Amino acid sequence: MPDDLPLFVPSADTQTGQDTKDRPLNPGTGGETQQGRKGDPVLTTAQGIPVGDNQNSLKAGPRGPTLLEDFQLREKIFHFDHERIPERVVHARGYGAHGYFETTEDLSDLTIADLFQSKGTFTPAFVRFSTVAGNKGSADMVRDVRDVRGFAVKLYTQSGNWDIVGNNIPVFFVQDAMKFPDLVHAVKDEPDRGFPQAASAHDNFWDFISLMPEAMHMVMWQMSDRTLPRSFRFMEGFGVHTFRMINADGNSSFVKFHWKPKLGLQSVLWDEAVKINGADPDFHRRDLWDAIQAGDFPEWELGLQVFDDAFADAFAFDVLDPTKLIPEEDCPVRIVGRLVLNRMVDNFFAETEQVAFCTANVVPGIDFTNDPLLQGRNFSYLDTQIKRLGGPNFTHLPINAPRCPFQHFQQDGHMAMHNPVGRANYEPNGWAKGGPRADPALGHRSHAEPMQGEKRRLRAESFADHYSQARQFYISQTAVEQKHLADALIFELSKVETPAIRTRMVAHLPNIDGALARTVAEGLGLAEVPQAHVPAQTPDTTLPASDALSILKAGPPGFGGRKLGIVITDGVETALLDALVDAATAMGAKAALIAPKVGGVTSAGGDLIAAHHQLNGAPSVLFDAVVILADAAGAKTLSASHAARCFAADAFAHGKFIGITADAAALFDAAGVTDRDDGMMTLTNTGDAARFLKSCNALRFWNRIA
Ligand code: HDE
Repeated sequence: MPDDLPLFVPSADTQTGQDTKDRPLNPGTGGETQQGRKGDPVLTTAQGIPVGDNQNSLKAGPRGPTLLEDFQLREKIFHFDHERIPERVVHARGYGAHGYFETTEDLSDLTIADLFQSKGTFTPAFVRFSTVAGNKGSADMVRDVRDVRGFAVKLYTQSGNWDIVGNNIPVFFVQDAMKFPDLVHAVKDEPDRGFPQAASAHDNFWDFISLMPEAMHMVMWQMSDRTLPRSFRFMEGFGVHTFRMINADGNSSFVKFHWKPKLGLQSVLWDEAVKINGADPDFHRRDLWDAIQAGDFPEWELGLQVFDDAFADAFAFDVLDPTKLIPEEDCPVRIVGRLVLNRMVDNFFAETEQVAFCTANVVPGIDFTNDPLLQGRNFSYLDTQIKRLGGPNFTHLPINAPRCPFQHFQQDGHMAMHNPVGRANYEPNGWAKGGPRADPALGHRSHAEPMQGEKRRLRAESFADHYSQARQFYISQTAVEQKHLADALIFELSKVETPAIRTRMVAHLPNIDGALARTVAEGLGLAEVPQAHVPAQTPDTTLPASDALSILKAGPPGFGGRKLGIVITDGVETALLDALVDAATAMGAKAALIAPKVGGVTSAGGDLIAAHHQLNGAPSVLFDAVVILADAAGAKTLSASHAARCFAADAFAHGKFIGITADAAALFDAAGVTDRDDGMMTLTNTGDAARFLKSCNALRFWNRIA
């Protein structure tokens, strides 16, 4: 609770419900707020009528019926009844923040997009991260979900709003928008039972997926640790589709968008995800909130893969197919700017809930390709927003309004706030002050791509290879990551109750990797690996591994942005504690103190040290590395605590770097952790603090858990 928050004490008359007729009236002052006797603003109805009693409804006698005449009660309840708007049909659970995009490369040779005309251009930005399947009230880290994360960016450029509505995975499940509603129906709760909520581990999802060979590449990403991000700050974002950039000569280049986190990539382990979800369902949003409030502004670089028609024609896959990526080795990612998030919203509903992204929001210089998924998305977003936000005027909401001058003749409709003024509300018009006119020199122009073809429901032959890049992804993973992927498939398919669906799904795996197929078949208890499905096109098994596809190979530069959890007990040595906190701070990490009581502990020198968390509420899964600072008495107290024993055992099991005082070793013995390894360091003096924190740069002691 902030220190300056005065305690509110209800007055006696509002508690007893005495009649208010003797109290003086507080007429409005005509200023910004109507002032009360003590200088506080006076509560009013939405019509501005001062409220004298906000606790008791108007009744006929103290125990009599409530009167219909009570307009204050009716307005209050009516407004409350309408507080909810429909949640997003997908990506319902999200968290947003404001920031800016800084252009670090002049791209005027490639595009006329206003924000890329000169280095050093700053563009306001709003970003919303999300899970896909869970509803608004689900959790950030539901493990079964193996859920993709949304990464939607709105750039308020000087020539209109440009939205890059991406995910943290560079490919998608299906190739055509026609299949999207079925995919979403299949992944969400089953309609007859209403569960599982926010989980992909169930029959309907795997029934659909196993009938959809084109999903196999995305399934590899989905089953990898990419779907267990440590936080939004440690994950990549991708525009997925191939877009176009158009320059002043009208020439087009193909482009794919990448967001690369400055802190590097990091994921949590399966077991951590399960426990984090119980310990803190808001784990990701709290992380973003804490980082921004502390001034540790998260940052991503914008990278472009730019290529021409010749590259597209020579590339082994169709660049219009959203189930394929272009390996960075084949087309390097060129860094052209950085995105910084530096301000939380003032109001969650007004901004994060009401923000409306749309793939069709592109500015002059940016254009679409014929990716059939993108074409469907361009229709869907505006359509759904008209329903979700109650009408066509959602661009009047400050979060959705352009920040550059805008003028048009759209008018009326629900909640219209920017109607045209004057006589002219159409174009062309002959009036002297006739309002805005279209300008061919400035306007958005589509790439003049020649079009021809028969009108038919067709899919290109060039979309037919469904397994080669799935295999390439799998072989690009480290052994640890491959194991996690196989474990995830076994976990998910073990939740599938219909054996035929399990078998049908496993029958895709031999087309990807024989060893993976055998591991999963064995993990599910199948007698043998099922006969592989006949692929539409024979997979290319010569595609080389790509390091950029692995999280561990693209590891972070250090411990910066992470969190050290330090357990303290009475008698703690402040010199060592301070050295640890200083060393963590110097690396750009945060240290949190955990104690048996949140009020804190008394140090060896007799000082009271307040804790951030009570032990029971702060399991070690919430931290990236941990330290236990306890003397013999403290270690005894901790050893008697179930929460402390779990803290120690989990930290060890999750491969965390662990610092301990010599006496704290007793806690690990009590927790049944009798092994000692190089990931566990005994801290004896203040000099050990920096040494310990340096070892944490590796994030996990993989040898312990590999
Ligand atoms: Fe979306 N998607 N999507 N999607 N999507 C929505 O728009 C849709 C797809 C993505 O934080 C909806 O306003 C169709 C791919 C994000 O507000 C809806 C298809 C990618 C967000 C919709 C796709 C995405 C959405 C739901 C296939 C990654 C959250 C509410 C043709 C590149 C944006 C809304 C936010 C939201 C439709 C496929 C990303 C229904 C029809 C591929 C990050 O319009």
